[in-house]
Amino acid sequence: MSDAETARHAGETDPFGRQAQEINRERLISSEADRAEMAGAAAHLAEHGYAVLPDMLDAEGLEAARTALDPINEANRWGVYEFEGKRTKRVYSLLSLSRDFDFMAADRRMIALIESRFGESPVISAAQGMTLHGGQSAQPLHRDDGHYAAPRPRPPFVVSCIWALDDFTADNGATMYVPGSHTGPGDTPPTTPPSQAIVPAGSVFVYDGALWHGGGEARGDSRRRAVNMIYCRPWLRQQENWTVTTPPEEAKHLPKIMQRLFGYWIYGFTLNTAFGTAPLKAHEMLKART
Ligand SMILES: O=C(O)CCC(=O)C(=O)O
Repeated sequence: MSDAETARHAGETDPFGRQAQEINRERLISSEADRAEMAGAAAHLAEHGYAVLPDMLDAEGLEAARTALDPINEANRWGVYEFEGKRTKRVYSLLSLSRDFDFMAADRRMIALIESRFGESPVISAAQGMTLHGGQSAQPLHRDDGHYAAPRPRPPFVVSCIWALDDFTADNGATMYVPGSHTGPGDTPPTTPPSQAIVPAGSVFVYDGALWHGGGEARGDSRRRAVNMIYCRPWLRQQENWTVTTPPEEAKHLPKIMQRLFGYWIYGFTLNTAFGTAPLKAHEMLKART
C-alpha cells in the first residue's frame, strides 16, 4: 500500500489516528477546479479584505430569491435596536425558515472561495435577510468576527457574503467598508472614510470578518434587499444556533452539504461528537433508547 493509501485507510478505520486527523482536516468540499476559478477573488479578498463577485445570480435566480424573501420580510418585525436598524427588516436564521436559500449557502463558487481563504471547510455562522428601507441611518462600523476574543493579528476566522437582491446604490444603503482594514490591530474603527459597495443586483459582496464595515444610509422611498451568508471556521462557535432552529429530526433529511454547513459534523476527530459519534448518529441512538 502507498503512503497515501495507508493514510486513507487509517482515515476510514481509526478516526483517532494522527493520519486520519490530518486527512479529515485537509478534506475540502470544493474541487480543485472550483478553487482555481476563484483564485483571483481569493487573492483580492486576502489582500484588500473584500471581493466583488458579479453575476452570481441570473434573472431567474434573482426573481426566485426575491419571491422567497418578500413574504418573510412582510411577516417580520422592524428592527428594534440601532444595530439591527429601525427601518430594516432583518430576518434571523434564514436557512431554518425556508429551503429557498440553501443554494446560496452551498454555492460551489462561494464554498471554493471560502475554503481557499480558510484552507479548510467552513460552517455557516449566520444567514440573515437584510432589507433596508429609506430612512434607515448608517450602521456603526463593526467587524463580523468581533465575537471572538482571540488576539489580533490572527488567521481569518469569518468570511461574510452579501448577496445583493437589488442594485446597491449610494442612496439605498449599499454596504460601507474600509478597504484593507481587516489587517488592522485593536478594536477601534479606522478613521479613514469608508468606501461603498455599489454593485448590481445578482452580485455578491464578500468580505473578511475582520474588515470594518456597516450598512449604509438609505434615503427616500428606497428598498435594498440582501441576504448575508456568514461562514466561520469549523472549530468556532457559530453566531446562530442551527441545532435549535433546524433540529436533528429535520436536518437528517437535508443534503449532506447543508448538514455539514449547519455543523452536524465532527471536526478533526472528537470536536462536536455526541455519545462518541457524529451528532445525527447520536440522535438516532437517543431515539432508539426511548
Ligand atoms: O446591510 C449591510 O450592508 C451590512 C449589515 C451588517 O454588516 C450587519 O448587520 O452586521
